[in-house]
Amino acid sequence: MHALITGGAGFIGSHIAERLLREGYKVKVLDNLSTGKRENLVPCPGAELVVGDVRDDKLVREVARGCDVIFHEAAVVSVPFSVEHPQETHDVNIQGTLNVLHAARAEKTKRVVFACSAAVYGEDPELPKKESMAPLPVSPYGVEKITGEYYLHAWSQLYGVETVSLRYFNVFGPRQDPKSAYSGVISIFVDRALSGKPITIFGDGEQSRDFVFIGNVVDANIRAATTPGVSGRAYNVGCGTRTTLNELLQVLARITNRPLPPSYAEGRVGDIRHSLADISRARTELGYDPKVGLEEGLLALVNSLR
Ligand code: UD2
Repeated sequence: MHALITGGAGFIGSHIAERLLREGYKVKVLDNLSTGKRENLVPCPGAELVVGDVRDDKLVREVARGCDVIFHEAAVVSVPFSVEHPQETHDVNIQGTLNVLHAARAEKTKRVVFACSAAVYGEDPELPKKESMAPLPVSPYGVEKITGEYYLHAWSQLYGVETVSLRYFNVFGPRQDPKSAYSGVISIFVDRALSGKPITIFGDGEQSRDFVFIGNVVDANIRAATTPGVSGRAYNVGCGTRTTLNELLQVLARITNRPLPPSYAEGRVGDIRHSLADISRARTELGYDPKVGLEEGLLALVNSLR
């Protein structure tokens, strides 16, 4: 089997690449290295890296040639950046996705698996989030991700390309970059805990998230690529549990055996209060079973950085 991973030099894409290679796939990676890094592919010596952009329609079609499955992870992933630069994120996140789907249709790719996001749910306070809820995104990023998902659904109906959309919740794990202002909170907290730098919680720390370890997310991707009869579907990918930031810090303090007293700052504008996935659809239809919980995943992350 031949797989193309767009954004394959990034945090999530490189983990998918590693797993596919282990399972005997031939792996091609398309990445413009804007946030992806060559060193993320060090554990993937068999992967072919093509440096280029999903906005380049011709190139996307070229790299898709001969691939059985495409994992479309390439995106500008920051919600706040999309708020500041909606036209740029539109080009990458919507036009880029359309280019991938166009290539899949033209090159007769069997299936496309899409990295969607919990951001599609927006402000609706109802918990847990179910795929049957009406999406109500409140950021350009959320609009772009649900648009991508709608395009996938249309492709599954129109052109014989099988498509599956995975709505990621708060993914964490090794290789997630802690250095950007938009980095995931776990990557920031772990980086600061290990380097002895102060930790800041925005707000009172009682906001909660459904944190999901990268290994579970890779597993969901493999299942989305290989399970028959699920074309056109969308699935939440979380753990089905939520943890407050205050609880998260307590667990981290225990694991690292350090006191981690946070300082509290003004809450971040646009932050949602709570997030929690209902993962019963993914469990039933894909056999998804997130085996690695928060504590085990944190331990694996801390050990990988030590
Ligand atoms: C996540 C996703 C985003 C989108 C969204 C959907 C990440 C990195 N982002 O955004 O792409 O899918 O979910 O709802 O997974 N915080 C602190 N201190 C810090 C950094 C963050 O207190 O140093 C707080 C932050 O204010 C927020 C929480 O931690 O309340 C989680 O922040 P995040 O940026 O990790 O993820 P989130 O849920 O905003």
